[in-house]
Amino acid sequence: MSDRALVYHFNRAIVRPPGKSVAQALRAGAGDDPSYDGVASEHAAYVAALGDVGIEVLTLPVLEAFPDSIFIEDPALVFPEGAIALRPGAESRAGEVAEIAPALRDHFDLVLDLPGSGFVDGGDILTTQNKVMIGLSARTDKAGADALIKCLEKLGRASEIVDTPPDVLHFKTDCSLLDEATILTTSRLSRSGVFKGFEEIIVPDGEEAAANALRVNDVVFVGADFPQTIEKLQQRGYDVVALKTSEIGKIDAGLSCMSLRWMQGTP
Ligand code: CIR
Repeated sequence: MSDRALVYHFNRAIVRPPGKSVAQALRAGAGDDPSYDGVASEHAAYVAALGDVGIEVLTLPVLEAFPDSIFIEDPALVFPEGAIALRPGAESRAGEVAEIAPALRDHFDLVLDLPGSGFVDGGDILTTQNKVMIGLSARTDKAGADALIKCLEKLGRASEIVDTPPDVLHFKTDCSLLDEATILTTSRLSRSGVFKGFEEIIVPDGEEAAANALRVNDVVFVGADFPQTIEKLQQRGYDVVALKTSEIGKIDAGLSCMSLRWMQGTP
């Protein structure tokens, strides 16, 4: 175990509220549009929950031109040591990087730009205590992953490239870190064997979308529509904060994707 601060302890976060255009956000299926009011209220509750656990939240302006820009986890990666401006794999999201870059430069002494021409979405990156896992997916390719490894080396972070199950949007669609030693995941991702060395808690069948939870400080945010997962985590001693995700779920999103989180200064 490294002696760095726990990777799920945060005191700063960046968020971006949805615009009305969120109704046209990307989604894999042909499902219903989410309602703007519903997404805005889920986002507001999420931001309040971050504040409740002691996080100072910086709110960036709404970007109507980018329907998916509420999912601010995807265009950048942040660590106490510095930030990395990524290159999202969806063409309609490419411009989100230039929009977030000024905030990264305001808050981090070191900001690295992903070199080369490959693609990486932040949703494919799982930061664990000792390594950063980079999931290959339809949004993150090998060239992008190799370029990211070089940036992570500059920040002193070891990393590993892994596969995302077919037809799963992002690596973290199917997993989240619960603590240094434990991962919440789906049975389909667990079967691939990527979490050797971790204890795994598998979300019950039918609650696969609960796997995109978010450990923040002493609590775990979990989608309120997943009672069996909530019960399982509570039985294991986790302090669960249930948050509504039914509208953002219509556009393939969960609880990690609506913020960038880091620890500034000494905890
Ligand atoms: C997209 O397809 O890019 C968005 N509709 C959902 C992104 C979710 N991002 C994440 O989980 N990191």
